[in-house]
Amino acid sequence: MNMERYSDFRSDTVTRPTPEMRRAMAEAVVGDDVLGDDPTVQELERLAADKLGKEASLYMPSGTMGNAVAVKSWTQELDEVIVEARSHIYNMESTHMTFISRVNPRPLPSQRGAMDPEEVERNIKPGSVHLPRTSLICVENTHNNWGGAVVPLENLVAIRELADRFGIRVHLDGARMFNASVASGVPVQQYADAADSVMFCLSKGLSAPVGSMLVGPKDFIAHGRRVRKALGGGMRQVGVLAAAGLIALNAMVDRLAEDHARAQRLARSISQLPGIQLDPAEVETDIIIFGFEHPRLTAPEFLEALKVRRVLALPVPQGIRFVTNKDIGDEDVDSAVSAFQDILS
Ligand code: TLP
Repeated sequence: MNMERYSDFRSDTVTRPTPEMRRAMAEAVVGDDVLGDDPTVQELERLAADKLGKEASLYMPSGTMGNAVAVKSWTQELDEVIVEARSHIYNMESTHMTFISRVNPRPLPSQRGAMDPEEVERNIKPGSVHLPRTSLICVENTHNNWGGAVVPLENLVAIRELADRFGIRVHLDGARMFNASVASGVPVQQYADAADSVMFCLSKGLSAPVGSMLVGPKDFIAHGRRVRKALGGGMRQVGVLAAAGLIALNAMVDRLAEDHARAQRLARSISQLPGIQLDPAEVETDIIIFGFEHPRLTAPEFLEALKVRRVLALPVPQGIRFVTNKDIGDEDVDSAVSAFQDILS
């Protein structure tokens, strides 16, 4: 399949590196990062920690490994971790909480990703002969499975305050925290202040080919470095990839607003069509999730009809997901809208 000929809305992970990234990758100064001497990785780790106002950070091959190392580092066996019921860390990361950390996830409902602090408090357990000890709360912003919703800062701060009262850690899955910041105007540092550790991805809207950052206190990151190695995530001359990550962080943040505007335009253009259940006001960033119920077509049939018209999207439990990204232009939004009209009316 020649992907150049498709309008690819499957994710914001599908982007190709920019020419500037390719050049930086070719010219990167590298060393052996497992031995601690790759200057490009060190520069990226310093930059990520500084941007979030935390002590240290660690370059990760994926967001999943970043989240897995965070959970492993903050918890012990016999512990429980509070998660949001639709969260990525709970639903879409191949069970690393139980497989790697051997902790019990406690999923709680939410309002578009924002858990009720009182309900969180009611679910905190001190640990006893019968009960697990709650040691970690995981939050997610933006929230993927709530259609890229921006979780309000006040909610995250309230959860952090209550976690502090109970001596519990908070980990933010901020795979798309820069999208949250661009959409809300809240600086990423303020989101990071509401958590002990943060994972964010360079390889989603920021368009790097690979990589995520785990950010937090120095001793947590030092321990995380050992866990990453144990999981096989120690990488050698990985400055060739970190070089693209530096450009992602330095040059690709502001343009996320374009992805949000295109997602908004697409949502408005399709929301009235037969079969589509979507409130465009709920599309806050680059992700559109809509329910699909059509008299003639099932969701898989609709996705197939879109594919024939060279438009790609993904099925999700709530229906269908479209994600805008750097490689989606206005013309791709126009083709998607025509394909929708063509198939549905
Ligand atoms: N999400 C991917 C897929 O897994 C669905 C996507 O296309 O959206 N946290 C959040 C909130 C994520 O959305 C993802 C990836 C991750 C963590 C994991 O990142 P990676 O894919 O780098 O392991």
